[in-house]
Amino acid sequence: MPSGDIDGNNVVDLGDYFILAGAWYASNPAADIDGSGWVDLEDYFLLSNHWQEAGDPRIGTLSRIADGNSKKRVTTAQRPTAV
Ligand SMILES: [Ca+2]
Ligand SMILES: [Ca+2]
Repeated sequence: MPSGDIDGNNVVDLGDYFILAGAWYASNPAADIDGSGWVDLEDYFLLSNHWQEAGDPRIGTLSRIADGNSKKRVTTAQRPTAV
């Protein structure tokens, strides 16, 4: 799970950002990514550093995200040359 995935959907995205924003300068352990005791700029930087990163590919989130970005490139590269 990427650092910054607050809501646990295995990708760092807008849902995590909203949770962090909602807990801004509070001591919400769920949104306190670095464990400093407060939700502040450090946590925001961690989240932005991992923005749109997906976690464990076994869960399937990674391939779903790749559909929008790199599927074309991957399928071209993996196409069998001779059958
Ligand atoms: Ca998330
Ligand atoms: Ca923190």
